Amino acid sequence: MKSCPPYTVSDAHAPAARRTTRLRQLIASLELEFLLEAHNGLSARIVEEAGFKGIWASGLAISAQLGVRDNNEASWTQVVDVAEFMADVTQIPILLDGDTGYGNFNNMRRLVRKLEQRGIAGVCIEDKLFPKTNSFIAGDRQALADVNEFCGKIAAGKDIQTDPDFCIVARCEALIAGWDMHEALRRAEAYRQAGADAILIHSKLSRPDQILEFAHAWANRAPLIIVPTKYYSTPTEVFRRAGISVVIWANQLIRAAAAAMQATAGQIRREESIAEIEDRVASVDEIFRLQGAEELEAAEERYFGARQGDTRAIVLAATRGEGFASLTDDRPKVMLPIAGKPLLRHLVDKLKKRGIDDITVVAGYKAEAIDVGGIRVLLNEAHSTTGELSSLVCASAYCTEDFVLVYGDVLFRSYILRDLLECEAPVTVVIDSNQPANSSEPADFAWCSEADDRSSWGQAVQLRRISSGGERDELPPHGRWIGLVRFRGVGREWLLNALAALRQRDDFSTLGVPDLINHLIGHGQPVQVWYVHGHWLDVNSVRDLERAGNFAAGSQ
Ligand code: SPV
Ligand code: MG
Repeated sequence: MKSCPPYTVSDAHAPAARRTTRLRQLIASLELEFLLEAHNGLSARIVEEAGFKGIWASGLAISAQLGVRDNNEASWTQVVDVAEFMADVTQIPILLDGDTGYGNFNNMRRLVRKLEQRGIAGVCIEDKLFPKTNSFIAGDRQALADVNEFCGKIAAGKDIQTDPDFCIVARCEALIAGWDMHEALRRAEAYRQAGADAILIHSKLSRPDQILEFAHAWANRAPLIIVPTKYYSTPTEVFRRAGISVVIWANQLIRAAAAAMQATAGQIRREESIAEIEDRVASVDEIFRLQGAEELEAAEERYFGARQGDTRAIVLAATRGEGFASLTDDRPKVMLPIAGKPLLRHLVDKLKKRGIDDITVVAGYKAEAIDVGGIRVLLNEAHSTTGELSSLVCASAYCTEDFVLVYGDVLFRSYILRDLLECEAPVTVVIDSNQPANSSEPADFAWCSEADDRSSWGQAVQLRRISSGGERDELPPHGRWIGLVRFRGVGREWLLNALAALRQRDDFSTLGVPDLINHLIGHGQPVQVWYVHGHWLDVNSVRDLERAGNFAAGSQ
């Protein structure tokens, strides 16, 4: 999938040459160049992604997408607003179809000033009278502007522009309005002399004869632009040979959109369902991509990242869960129902209740079955052959300056999270000192600097080591890690450095969070212990499901 350019264009992001300069070069180029129509920000972005060097902001298409006629029913400021949206999301130059300039020379001056301010590279004005009508509707009944008056309008625009490369294209409608070639050439020459940067010669015939005759007589006095909407079957090579500078494909995207929307709307109406059309329309994710959603997420990381009190969560939920037989045939463990809602929903609700709204879940097995709102789901594609740390790497962009890392299969009373959020150490693990040391369950046992002294609140205890998968030590453990750890401030840097170091190991794909925590301790980075006494559980077997149901039912 292609990635989007930055959402808004600033000088810092723009390619070296200004857009005005690039439009001028495109018009002056000895090669035949092309502009494609766009009518809003989305279509402008699509034109740019298709590889076009420039955009035609068509008056017909902009009016059509507003649902009004191409008769200056949309005000000029409304048209300029649309063009600004187009400029905001693209970097290629835009030539605006400025109709007649929306009035006399004075209106033209104001138009040019506003277009320059809004990043539009040039404007095309036509020698008709305001309010105009589209050239293909009763064209021969439309009056043309007085040549002198129109030349004054061109000159006024050229005089007011501050960027020397801003382009003013003069569009000659003489052939449309039923005048002869002589009149068309006379007008075009007057417009050239008034300062027009290029001439657009328009024809409504189905053959290119008029255009070719004009081009021949014109003899390259100034760049020539054409709009072959009606003579569309003419091979492009003919235009190239005739020395045309720019071909404008003036309305194909609005027509494509209209046809696709009509077909889709009709089908949904008939079928009273959207199931059939889902795979035939752009995905919602594709719309997000075209809107530049990714850039906003990255910006949020940058600008919200260090905000006080903005704790985030990363939930590891990539496994199937071995102890559930066919219950997890079609879903991962975290989607098993507990007291009427998925296990993951319980966890997410708990996090949100404590003000943690930014929740990233790393999924793997049957990721598509994760149907819980209010979360960001990332995929560990190699989930079947890798472990927890590989999943954590997938979420490393979301390891911000304050986040909790939690297993997706745990349930806990909400005060545990509340108390953890009060801890200020760079790394704090929650250890349950109630866990029977002789438990037969596989468990992450913890050995600490001190045993839990339940008579003392907020005891400063450091973690010495944590086991993985139930392995034992000579000494009895002080408790069991509940699968919840918080990283703050410099703790994030420690974690990212540890991940980077551990990734060098051949067995990285087998490593879990306890290995990471032990790595920190091994490198002298203190890991604080927050002791709890029960009030949580994890779900590892069918038997646990019932316990979890009872736990959740009594939950708060
Ligand atoms: C437009 O695209 O609005 C044009 C070109 O002015 S045409 O519709 O061919 O007149
Ligand atoms: Mg137009």
